[in-house]
Amino acid sequence: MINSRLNAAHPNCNDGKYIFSFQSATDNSFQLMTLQLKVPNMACSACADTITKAVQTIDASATVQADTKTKIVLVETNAPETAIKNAIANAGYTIA
Ligand SMILES: [Cu+2]
Repeated sequence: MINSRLNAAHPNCNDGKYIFSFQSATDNSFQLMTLQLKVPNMACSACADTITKAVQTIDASATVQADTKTKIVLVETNAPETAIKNAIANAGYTIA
């Protein structure tokens, strides 16, 4: 949809090269996302560690910020949200 709009706006930009680089940028922004998850039974830094490792078994390059005070876990990943949630649940934590 975005590409057809691009082509309509730039009818001369159909050499393929321009469109390819546009698609790469679009793909990255769609795949890398930040999930904000509330994990009420994350009590201490060991919990945060366990959660971080659980997430990184799904996506080794994921960035995890776990705040034991707010119980908020921020995960920057290109893995599916359900896979991340399942990994955290399987590690013994509840996602609110
Ligand atoms: Cu703990």
